[in-house]
Amino acid sequence: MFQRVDTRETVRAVIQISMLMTALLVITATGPAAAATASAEETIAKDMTPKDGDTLTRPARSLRVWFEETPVVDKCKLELEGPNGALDVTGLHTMGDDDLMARVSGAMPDGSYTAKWTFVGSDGKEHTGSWTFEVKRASSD
Ligand SMILES: [Cu+2]
Repeated sequence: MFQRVDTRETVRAVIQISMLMTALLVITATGPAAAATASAEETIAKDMTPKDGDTLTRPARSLRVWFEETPVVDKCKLELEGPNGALDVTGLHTMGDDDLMARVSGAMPDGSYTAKWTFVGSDGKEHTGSWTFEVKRASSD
């Protein structure tokens, strides 16, 4: 009798573990799919300065991104994250070339930087993307 209860408990445990693993598999499968959607959206960004993968020998004092559509500036955003955290990115505007541009201020030590853009066009749909660049002053060689 005890043995049967034990077996039932074991079966229940196995079922719970397999349900958990199924849930994990679903989460794992959803992750890359969601990432693929995000990177597909990134194709609306055509170019940027600093360029993706650039190594700069001095601080970047502005960010600029060109898009395939005209941005609705007050719904858009440019952000920059560096080795010491988020930097001040102010004065977001467009130069009228389906672009977004903003000033970067504050200390910009050597290291790796990730810039993020949030784009909203006339259809109201939000797109996001990011790119990275490096700051490495010549004197630090
Ligand atoms: Cu400008």
